[in-house]
Amino acid sequence: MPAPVPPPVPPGVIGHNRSLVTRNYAVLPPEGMFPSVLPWLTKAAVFYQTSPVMGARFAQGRLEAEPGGGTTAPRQDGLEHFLYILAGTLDVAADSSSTTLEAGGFAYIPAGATWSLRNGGTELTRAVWITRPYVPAEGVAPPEPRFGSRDTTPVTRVDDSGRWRQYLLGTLDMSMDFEMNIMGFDRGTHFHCVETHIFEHGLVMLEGQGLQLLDRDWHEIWEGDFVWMGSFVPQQFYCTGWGGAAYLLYKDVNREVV
Ligand code: UGY
Ligand code: MN
Repeated sequence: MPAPVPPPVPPGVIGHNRSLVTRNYAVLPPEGMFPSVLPWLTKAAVFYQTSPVMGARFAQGRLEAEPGGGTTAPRQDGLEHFLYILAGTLDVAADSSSTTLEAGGFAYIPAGATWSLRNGGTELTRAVWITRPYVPAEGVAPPEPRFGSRDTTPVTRVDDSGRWRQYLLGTLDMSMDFEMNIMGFDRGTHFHCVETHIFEHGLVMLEGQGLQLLDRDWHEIWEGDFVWMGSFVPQQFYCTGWGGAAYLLYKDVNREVV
C-alpha cells in the first residue's frame, strides 16, 4: 500500500514561530491560541493568553461567544472583570445595570457584583476579557459597574511627539486597582525612553504594527497579537509600517506592592 500523502502545509507555518514565553514576558500571536470551554459558559469559550500559571497577577483572554452564547446563569465570583468588544455585540449585566456593547464598547464589573454576559446578536462576538482579585484601598469606596466606549472617551495628546492615549477607566482614580488605556502612535512614533516599572501589562494590538522591546530583544507585533509584560520588564514601542498603531493596555496601579 502506498504511504499516505500528508496534507499541504501552508507557507510560514513551519520555522516561523513568533510565540514566545519567558519568565516575565510573553508574545502570543492569535493563531496559536486554544479555547478553554468552561462549565458556566454556553456556546462560548476563552482563549487564555496569560494567568497566574504564567507568572502574571491577573488573567487575560479572548472571549468568543456564538449568537445566544454567554454565561449559563448570573454569576457572583468575587472577582473584578473588564471586557472590551473587538467584534460583534455583547449584552452585559452587573447588579442592577445592564447594556449592549458594540465594537469599541467596554464594561467594568466590580468584585462582588452579580453579573452575566450574552451575545444577543447574529454574529460571533470577540472580546478582550480581564479578570483579577480586587485590592481594596483604605478609606476609599470600591468602584461601581461602569460601561463606556472608545468613541466617547477623550483622546489625550501627551506632547507633540505623535503619541496619544485614552484612559477608558480614568486615571489616578484610587478606587481602581488597574487602568485600561488605549495607547496610540502616529506613524514613526515611539516612547521617549525605555520604560522599566513595577506595573504589569497585558497588551492587545488593536491596529497597525510596530516593534516592541521586551528586555533586550525586539519583537515585531501586529493586529491581534497579545503581549504580557511582568513587573520591571524593560519596554519600548516603535510604530512601523505606513500608518499609525494602537493597543489596549492593562496596567495595575494605585496600590502598594510589598
Ligand atoms: O503607561 C505605560 O506604562 C505605557 N507607556 N507602557 C507601555 O505602553 N508599554
Ligand atoms: Mn509601561
